[in-house]
Amino acid sequence: MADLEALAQAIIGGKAPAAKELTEKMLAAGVGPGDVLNNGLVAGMNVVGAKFKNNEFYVPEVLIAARAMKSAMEVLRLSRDQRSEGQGQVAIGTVRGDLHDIGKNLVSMMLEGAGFEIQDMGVDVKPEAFVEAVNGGADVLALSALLTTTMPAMKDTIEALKAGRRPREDASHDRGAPVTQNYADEIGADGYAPDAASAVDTAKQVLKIA
Ligand code: B1M
Repeated sequence: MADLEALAQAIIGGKAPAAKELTEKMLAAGVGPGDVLNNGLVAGMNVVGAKFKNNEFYVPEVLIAARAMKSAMEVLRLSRDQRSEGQGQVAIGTVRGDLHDIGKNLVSMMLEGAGFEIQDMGVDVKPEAFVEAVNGGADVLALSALLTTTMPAMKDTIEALKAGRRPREDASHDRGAPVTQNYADEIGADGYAPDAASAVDTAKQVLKIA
């Protein structure tokens, strides 16, 4: 579809107003939010990632693309009208030292849409802050890490949880682009999700409400 391709191009070019307008237009025309997300926004961001890796894009271009993605995601978030309620409380954040938040925000949106109450803790969240969130009543701790160098902060968070309070069996749940099921098992996480859609299933599984 031409509009999806145009949306991907708007993300690649960092054109926030165009990304927002195209998202609104497609939703109004009945294109599914999942299609807009995966085949427009994420498709564009994947190209940005490849260009960043190949030194065709540098941090400023990536930041401008991220801003365009965020403005379109806000439209998607506002468009959701079929929420169910009362699935439990999720504290979500990007771990200490890591500033990547686009994937985390997507996961957050999907969980919110599935009826979870979200406590978004932002980025660069220290283990102690996550422990506080669990002590404050979070049923699920959702950790995101995009850098191999920040993955150990997931382990530190789980260890801090174990030291600070005996966690519920299903209190934590990890993911981030370099994170694997093996890594999640290794650090003692209760769940793992490779993407935003399966994060909802994983959260339900760890809470045994699936
Ligand atoms: Co960064 N960066 N970055 N970056 N950046 C990556 C991650 C990288 C792979 C790029 C590359 O080299 N190809 C690389 C990491 C390499 C590695 O560690 N192996 C990298 C690097 C090196 C860096 C810096 C160190 C660069 C530098 O300064 N020299 C620096 C680190 C800063 C820091 O965090 N301390 C840095 C900075 C940045 C920007 C600030 C410029 C920007 C972030 C802006 C922002 O987030 N607000 C940025 C971006 C945008 C990227 C890429 C291009 C795109 C990430 C993204 O948003 N993808 C990325 C390359 C890539 O991924 N192709 C890259 C779109 C998003 C929808 O996907 O985040 O994967 P993703 O999220 C998915 C899944 O991973 C999963 O679901 C999401 C949706 O399906 N998921 C979860 C994520 N969290 C989850 C949590 C869950 C469940 C699923 O449950 C809790």
